[in-house]
Amino acid sequence: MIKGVIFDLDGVLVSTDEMHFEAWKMLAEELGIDKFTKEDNKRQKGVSRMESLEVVLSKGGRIYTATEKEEMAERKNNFYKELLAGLDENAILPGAVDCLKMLRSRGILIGIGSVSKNAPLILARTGLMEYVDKVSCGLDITRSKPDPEVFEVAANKLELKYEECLVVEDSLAGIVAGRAAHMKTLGVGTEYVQLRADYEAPGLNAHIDWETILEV
Ligand code: B16
Ligand code: MG
Repeated sequence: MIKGVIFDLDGVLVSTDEMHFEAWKMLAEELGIDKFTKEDNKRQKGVSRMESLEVVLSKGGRIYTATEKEEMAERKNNFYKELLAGLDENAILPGAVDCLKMLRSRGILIGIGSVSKNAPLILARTGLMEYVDKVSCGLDITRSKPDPEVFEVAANKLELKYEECLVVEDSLAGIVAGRAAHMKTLGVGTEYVQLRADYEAPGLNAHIDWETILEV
């Protein structure tokens, strides 16, 4: 039986995945890399800031030092935070709040499993924190998805067994991480079919058979 649902943040509850793309694009342009596309951005979903930077740099031809890379990652984060400054409840994806309310009314605990170090800020600015019991984010972990750590930390904070949790994800790295944590998975978002999760839906506003999912 499922007692807790652990939601990824970017691309599942909020549309900040678009802002990540914009910010990386700004950095790429500064570096003279014009081949960074939406297709490349798919490989950045759910992975850490430094791993995401490597995706951008792989589209250019230059080698950089570790210090230069740290500076670039910080620069991208500053662009991203500028975009986050305008963030409010309008960034919440359709169906997310109704879904959180419905789960809570059934006594299901709500966790966040996001590798973003900006997750607490995003939850506060959108007002989503009101519906969340525990947050596991980039500040709590040393390994990003597809490693299961972020979801294991969330389950531990919720004081649930891993098998009692369902992971909701929009990225392949996240679905692999959820499986590795021995949790059931629900894949959502534009690429949901390719994720090959246990359950799937285009979004949280689509029909989801929660009766079946929660009883398993
Ligand atoms: P930050 P999630 C992930 O969040 C994003 O999907 C990924 O694109 C980003 O690189 C990562 O957070 C780190 O974010 O730079 O804000 O620490 O999908 O796990 O909620
Ligand atoms: Mg995501």
